[in-house]
Formats: sequence, structure tokens, C-alpha cells
Amino acid sequence: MYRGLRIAVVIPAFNERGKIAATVATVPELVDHILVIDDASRDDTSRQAGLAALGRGEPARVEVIRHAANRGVGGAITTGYRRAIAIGADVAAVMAGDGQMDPGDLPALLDPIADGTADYAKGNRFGHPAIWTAMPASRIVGNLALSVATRVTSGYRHVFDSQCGYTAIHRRALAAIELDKLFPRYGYPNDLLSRLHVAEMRVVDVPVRPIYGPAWRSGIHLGTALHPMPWVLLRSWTARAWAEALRARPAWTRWLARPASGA
Ligand SMILES: Nc1nc2c(ncn2[C@@H]2O[C@H](COP(=O)(O)OP(=O)(O)OP(=O)(O)O)[C@@H](O)[C@H]2O)c(=O)[nH]1
Ligand SMILES: [Mg+2]
Repeated sequence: MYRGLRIAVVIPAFNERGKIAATVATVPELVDHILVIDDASRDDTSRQAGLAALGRGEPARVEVIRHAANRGVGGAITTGYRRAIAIGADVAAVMAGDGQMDPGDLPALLDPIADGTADYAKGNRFGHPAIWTAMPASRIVGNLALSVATRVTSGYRHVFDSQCGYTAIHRRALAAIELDKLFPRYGYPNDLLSRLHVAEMRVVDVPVRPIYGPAWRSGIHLGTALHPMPWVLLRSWTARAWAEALRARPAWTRWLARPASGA
């Protein structure tokens, strides 16, 4: 529990046999449920996660769910969100299975939700002084470009570092969006932000430490930036603009129907 809230941590993992045990082992004590989603890994990620749970001496707190076929990081997180709701969590945080999130940052992400000032808190590595030394230049450039674009597509002009996967969401925000429709692969955080904006959820950025160790490897490559990212952004933007224009329509109708002043 954290400040009266039941906390689940969702850990999406794909071929993370080398890092998943350390990730599970370092999840803070305040977390009630650790949900590892093995996205049809070709290695023994599930087994390593199970061993880490035993190593912590608390197999009951750790649950490993394995997808029969790969669904992508967004699909894995969606599975975790559903499970978090089913087991009665108030907040679902996401910490990727590749050990790139500092467990010490978790309370800062949960605080705006516990304070009642946010429905979704997301990490912003650009708010941390280590960004320029820790993050590779290719990632800095890509993240800057996508963050600027996502400010426009999502409608949240105050958020940055759209690709940061370290997040915490309240169950009311999960209930307000259609999880089935969330984009399942890279691009899910951009799509999620647009959907949260339509649902009028409050989103805040929280500075978090960027971690890129010597053994860093990633599933993201230049091809991801060309496809599907631009299409996800375009789709999220048009869907958001359309939904918000429809919602605004009664206001125009009222304005058009008002009697002319002085009549
Ligand atoms: N590559 C990949 N990762 C997945 C998939 N499903 C779940 N994941 C997990 O999603 C998390 C993020 O994946 P990464 O490819 O490292 O992306 P990232 O950490 O957002 O970006 P980097 O800054 O490039 O490391 C990791 O914990 C993966 O194990 C999938 O289908 N492909
Ligand atoms: Mg990574």
C-alpha cells in the first residue's frame, strides 16, 4: 500500500532473461502486486521472473502472465492493466522489464495520484540532470521530436518525454478509456495520452532518472520511427480532434440558437 492506495506494478517483458530477475528483485516494498507480462519471449523470461519471485521469498505477490503469441509492448501493458483492475488495484504503475527505471522514483510518480491532483503521472527524463550524459544522442533526438509532436496530437501541451514508459495510472483513468483499442506496439504511450485527453483525465510529468547501462539493447530502431510511429500519431490526433469536436458541438448549437442580442 502507498498512502492508502493498493499498488500494482506491470512489467512488460520480451526476451529479458538477463534483466528480468533484477527488475523484479528491486520493485519497492510498497507495491502490493507485481505483474510480469511475458510477451511470448523466445527465452526463459517467465522462468527467471518466477525464480526472482522465489528469491524475494514472496511468490504470492508476483504473478507471471505469459502471452501465447507476441502482442507488442502496448499489448503486454494492456494485459497487465486488465489484471490490475481485476485484482482490485487502485493504481497500476509500469516499470519495463529491461531495468531502465529507477525503483527509487516510484513514490514520486505515485504522489500526484495519492494527492488527488492527477489521474496519470508519467516520467519525464528531460526533467532529470543526468539526461544529457545518460541518454544516447539518437534517443535524445528521437524523443525530442516525438515529444513535440505528441504535445500537438495528444492535446496535453504541458507534457514532455512522451516515450518514457515509467508511468502510474489510477483505476478511474483505466475505466475511462477503451483498453481494447489502445495501440498495441511502440506508439502506445502517445495513443494513450490522446485517449486520456478525450476522457478529460489530468496528466502530470514527474522527473525520473534515465538509465542506459553498458548492456543496453532496444527493440526500437530507425524503422520504428518511420513505421508505425507517424501513423499512430496521425490516427491518435484525428481521433482525438474528432471526438472533442463532437463533444463541443452542443455548445456551438447553443450559440447558434441563442436569440440575437437586443432583439
Ligand atoms: N522490443 C519489444 N519489447 C517488448 C515487447 N513486448 C514487451 N516488451 C518490453 O517492453 C519494454 C520496453 O522495450 P524497449 O524495446 O527496450 O523500449 P524502451 O525501453 O521504451 O526504449 P529504449 O530507450 O530504446 O530502451 C521492455 O521491458 C521489453 O521487454 C515486444 O514485442 N517487443
Ligand atoms: Mg529499453
